[in-house]
Amino acid sequence: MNELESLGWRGFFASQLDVDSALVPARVLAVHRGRIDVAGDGFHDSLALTGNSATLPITTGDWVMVDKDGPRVVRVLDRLGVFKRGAAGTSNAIQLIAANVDTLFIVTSANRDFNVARLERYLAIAHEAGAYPLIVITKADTVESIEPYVARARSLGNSLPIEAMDAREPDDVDRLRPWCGPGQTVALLGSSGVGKSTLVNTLTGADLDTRSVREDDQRGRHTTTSRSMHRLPQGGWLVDTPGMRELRLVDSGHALDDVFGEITALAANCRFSDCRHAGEPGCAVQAAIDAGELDQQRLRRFRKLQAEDRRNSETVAERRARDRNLGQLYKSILSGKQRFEGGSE
Ligand SMILES: Nc1nc2c(ncn2[C@@H]2O[C@H](COP(=O)(O)OP(=O)(O)OP(=O)(O)O)[C@@H](O)[C@H]2O)c(=O)[nH]1
Ligand SMILES: [Mg+2]
Repeated sequence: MNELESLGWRGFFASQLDVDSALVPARVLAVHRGRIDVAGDGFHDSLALTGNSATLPITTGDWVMVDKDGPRVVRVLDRLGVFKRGAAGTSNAIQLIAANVDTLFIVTSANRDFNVARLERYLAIAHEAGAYPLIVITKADTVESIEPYVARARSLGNSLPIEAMDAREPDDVDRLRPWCGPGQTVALLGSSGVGKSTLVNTLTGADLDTRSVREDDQRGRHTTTSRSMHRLPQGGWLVDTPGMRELRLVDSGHALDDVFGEITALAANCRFSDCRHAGEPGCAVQAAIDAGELDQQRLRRFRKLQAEDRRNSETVAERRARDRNLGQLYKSILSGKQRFEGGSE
């Protein structure tokens, strides 16, 4: 495997290159305010994002084309996938979390953090980004029995891999290594304090900041504050992320259909194609609930996430439409003004 491949380079990216271009590809390892850290074939650099490059939508894990004479970033290559969320607060902005990720470790711990609804949300984000999800339940050493947690995670899908462990224990964490092979990119997502950086430290031998849970009691304290890629001794890459309190879904309709695949499959048998599973006659979903084959709560959570996604995605679409209309308005004002100034009509 050459150096670019060990950074995660694939044919998909190579197919986007201009044959005669003097630009070289590089992977974005970290994004800072106004600069990015990149690594390419035989180089490692920190590049300022100025001029045109300041407007590029770059996130950790992206592949960019670099003009080494600048040196400066010229363009971002199309992504295999990207994790995104509705940015915190009420704005409609979308925040990119990480791009070109092969596997997502959805990290939760065997305590109050464990929440099936939140896991479903992360699963939707993984599906949307085209990443293979795996649930990691940390702090298994703090409970008498980890089985109830594993069983609840298993209710999310029979084929979903689940690993429970003490994130500080190298022998436990070794079970995650098959997903972290050379050239593979794994991102870790989960609430603050669940042990994401601890896992990265145990896997890479790095020494990232982690914080004891007691010190972390104050709300709003996050130990990790930015996203960054870390190299594993045997090849692959880990993207550590700060815990996110709010993870609003955007444009995840199809991903939700996948995450709640058993409901989607049942719905195909409803009498009405637009059945809302809310008491309509011939509803196969309701029949499965009545027969005890589907949990009513799971349907409720599915509908809640669908509603949320629709709300956020609609606002994004509406905003685009508004921008378009405004653009047209400006154009028509401008052309009217030119006509007026030109005085020819
Ligand atoms: N007992 C036990 N403690 C753990 C385990 N995993 C993490 N911890 C502890 O939990 C605390 C928080 O861990 P971090 O790795 O900082 O959590 P994080 O997910 O990176 O948190 P943010 O960076 O704030 O998002 C640290 O004190 C860790 O030592 C575990 O499996 N068992
Ligand atoms: Mg951390």
